[in-house]
Amino acid sequence: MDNRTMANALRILSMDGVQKANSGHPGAPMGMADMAQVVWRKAMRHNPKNPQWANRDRFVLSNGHGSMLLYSLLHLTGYDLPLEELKQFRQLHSKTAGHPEYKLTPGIETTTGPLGQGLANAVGMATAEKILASQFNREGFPIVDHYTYTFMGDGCMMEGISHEAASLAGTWKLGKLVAFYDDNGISIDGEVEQWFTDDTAKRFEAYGWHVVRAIDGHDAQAVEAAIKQAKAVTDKPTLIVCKTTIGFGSPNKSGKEDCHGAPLGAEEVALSRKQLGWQYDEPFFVPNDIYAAWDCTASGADYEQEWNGLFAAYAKKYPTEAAEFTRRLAGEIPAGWEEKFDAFIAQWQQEGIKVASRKASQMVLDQLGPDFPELLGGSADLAPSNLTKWKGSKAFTAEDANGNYLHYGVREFGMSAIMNGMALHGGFLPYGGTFLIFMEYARNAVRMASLMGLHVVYVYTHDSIGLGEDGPTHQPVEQPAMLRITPNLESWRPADAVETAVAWKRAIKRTDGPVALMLSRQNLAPQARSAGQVQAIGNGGYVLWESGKHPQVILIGTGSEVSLAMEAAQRLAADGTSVRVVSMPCCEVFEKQPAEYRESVLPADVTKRVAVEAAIADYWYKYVGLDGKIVGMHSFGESAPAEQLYKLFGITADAVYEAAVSLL
Ligand SMILES: Cc1ncc(C[n+]2csc(CCOP(=O)(O)OP(=O)(O)O)c2C)c(N)n1
Ligand SMILES: [Mg+2]
Repeated sequence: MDNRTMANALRILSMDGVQKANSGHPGAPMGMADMAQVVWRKAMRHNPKNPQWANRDRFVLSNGHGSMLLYSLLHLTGYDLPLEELKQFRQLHSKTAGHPEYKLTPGIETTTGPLGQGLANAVGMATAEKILASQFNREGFPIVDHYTYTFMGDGCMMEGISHEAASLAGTWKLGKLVAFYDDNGISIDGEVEQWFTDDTAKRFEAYGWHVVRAIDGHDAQAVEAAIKQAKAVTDKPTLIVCKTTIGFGSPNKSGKEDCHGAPLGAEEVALSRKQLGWQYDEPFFVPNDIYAAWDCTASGADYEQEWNGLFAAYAKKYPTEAAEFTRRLAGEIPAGWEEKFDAFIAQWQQEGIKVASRKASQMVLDQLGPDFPELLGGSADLAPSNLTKWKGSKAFTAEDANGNYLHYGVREFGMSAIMNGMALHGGFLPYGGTFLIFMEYARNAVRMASLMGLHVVYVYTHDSIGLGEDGPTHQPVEQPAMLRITPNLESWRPADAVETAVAWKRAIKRTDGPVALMLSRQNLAPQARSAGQVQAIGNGGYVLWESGKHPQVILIGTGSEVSLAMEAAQRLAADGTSVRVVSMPCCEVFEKQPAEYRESVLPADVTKRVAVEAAIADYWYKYVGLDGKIVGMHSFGESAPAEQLYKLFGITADAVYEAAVSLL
């Protein structure tokens, strides 16, 4: 079967899918079909019958609007994606969502759509491959040895994150990363020469990439030769620049922005069939001989079987490593760890250490680190401030991949999207630090981690005006609320070292989504707790202290402000008021508790409530009600020593006390 006919099957399914849905993007799939045919049939080692096979090559469609191309590829090569699903493109509960979604469709390696992030995910996957190989491969046993392929368009190239990710990929010499640039000169507004005139080849060469220039993206042989060249260069990632025509095959719309994001229309679909030399008028019809030529299940089974043989021999020779590899890929927690860590927490409670929660986090890492070789840390150039390095941290470099710490440089968005790629690859638990305020730069990657349910941990330090002198540009105000309202994200703002340890415990144990730790720059006084209260921290919110069983007023605090609530509570108690202090390190986890538990902490009939947090006040109305009071921020901060700022903004024990008194 000739290459063009094979690629045309992708074009037909893609344009028919978009036409039937009356929605979607036919241009990119039709333009990239020739490239995709070569990559998926000739270059990639994948097993359609086992999309989870550990050593499969990874593929990321960074220009996710071309989703119909990916669905057509999965369907034709033999993944569990029947034709019926292609006919249900973009419909409710189908497996063919508007943009590719991780976990929804077998064979989709990551959710893409926000342009540029797919490239960063691919960089993360290739990085994970390189590190995992350095940890587990032994002489004659390359059990981790695969490529990562990605397609990207003009949009991905224009996005700033492509700079962050490509820059790191070059520095880290990711020789098994092969990126294809769909250089079609078109984006939504028209011909990109009006807003995108970079010399992309030169740009990537400057990053230290190997660039294969100006390939005809419709010439399968040229694409195949370019992939050979890419694989021959082992110390640089490769960019293959493919000149293509958007909507290739459509006589009236190819080469124009019209076919970027709208169905071709019934008439043009028919004309495209003719132009492509496709003899079958029936929509979605692919003849058996073309199906047979596309089928990758036999080759896929062979690839996996070969690897299974290799792994079995490895397991015989290196049983400990093989068991550890299996554990790591399954994301299982080391046996006996939890008991050990609980004892550590109990000891901290007894000792009552007074440190900043960022420092406590580092001390926790010192404790956890030796038991968790999967921890892959890093920071966006703030290691000494985020305290993300622990005693066993060793830098990953291009020359020595056997490290567990990544210096991401000042690239918060790149870091976060790369962490997603590493989590998606498997074998690692990535954590990365920056100042809480600069998670804003990374925001959409955090959202994508939440959407995909990825196990990654954010170490966000300098969590309030409490950071002081750096001023309002550095003082987060609205960020805690924003993190809390992000679906499937858990954000913790611990009040002292013990709560920090519990937050980390949850961050380690949670597997279905990310955890953000909001940590203080300044020291936090230890709080007294019974063993039962230490246990209750894990519920996200709990009664920290009370003067009597039936509170007249409840004070709710988080992080550094819990001590203010405690001080105010002592004074209220001295006045004879029955008062309760609730520490609420993680609202999202508290929300997940049974109703009886939540009622036991915040009884509905106690409506006199005060919340205190050095962050935007509004979030707390859901806990204090419209009749409650909130001691918090209503503006940006200021540059001054922290104590002065707390006074200036009225976030004090006095203010909490007075707010409570005003309710009584
Ligand atoms: C971050 C982000 N911004 C904007 C969009 C909306 N968008 C989708 S495709 C596209 C243009 C992409 O151009 P290109 O990658 O060249 O795709 P082509 O038209 O060649 O298929 C835009 C702006 C998006 N998906 N993600
Ligand atoms: Mg384009």
